[in-house]
Amino acid sequence: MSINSDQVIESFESAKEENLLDRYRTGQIVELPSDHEVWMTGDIHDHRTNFRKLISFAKLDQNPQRHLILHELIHGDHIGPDGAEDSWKMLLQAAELKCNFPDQVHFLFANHDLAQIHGEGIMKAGLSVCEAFNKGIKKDFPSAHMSVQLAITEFLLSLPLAVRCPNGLWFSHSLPTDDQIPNYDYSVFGRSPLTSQDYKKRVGPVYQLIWGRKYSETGIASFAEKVNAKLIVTGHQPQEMGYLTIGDQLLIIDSSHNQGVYLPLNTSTPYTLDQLTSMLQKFVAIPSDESN
Ligand SMILES: [Mn+2]
Repeated sequence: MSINSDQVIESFESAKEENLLDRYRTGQIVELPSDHEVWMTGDIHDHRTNFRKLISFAKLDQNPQRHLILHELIHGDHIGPDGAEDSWKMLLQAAELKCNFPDQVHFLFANHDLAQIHGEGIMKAGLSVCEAFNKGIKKDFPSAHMSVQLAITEFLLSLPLAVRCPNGLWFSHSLPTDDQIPNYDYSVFGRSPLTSQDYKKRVGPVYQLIWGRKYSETGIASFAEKVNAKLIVTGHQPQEMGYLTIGDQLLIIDSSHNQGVYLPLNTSTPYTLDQLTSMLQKFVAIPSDESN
């Protein structure tokens, strides 16, 4: 059965518009309102069961005060014998969700998104995940793969970099590494549109934000102070147990496997990092009848 490319392109284009027009967005930051609820997630990487459970359990239609933060949905394990991977489908579902709940669904730009835009190699088990992704699109849209790819690229470029809550919670895909912190270009968060310099490998502030892996308590504290955050929640680094804390300001969470977690919280309650950790929810704990 062939998939209607016009419809797919239209969904990505509409979702792009919704990202850019997000009523809570200023520059590259989504500022959530007081006393709302937000569910922060980690990388999902096409983990279909967790994604399905999350969407169905969140019941966004019945909970208009509830926000969902999504990032790094693409590049998963569903790779066919022909080397084609179809995580564009999860990205499309997320884009449609943004169109249906524009005030409640918010994205964070992630390094796999940037790699896909640049079409350059992140390797997994000897395969380029970006090539596998493009192969999947080519397979599903034989005559329209270029336009679908373009719509996806533009959608990805419209994703904001961070979400901030009135209680000082800051969410981004990752953080710059320690050695990048002293000279980090914080003006990127107020810039719109971003420039190709912002995305530039190693030196661009977007690249540094979403690729960083090595941070110390001092680096985290310095970044937090600059962006006016009390606590930071990121994804990016795989966590076998679902999460990891560094010092008393950073929580890293992972939503991409069976022990994966998500974090429901209030946007105004003042939390400590220990409190956040105790509030983590495992996807396995979501009843399976919620995933239908
Ligand atoms: Mn990542």
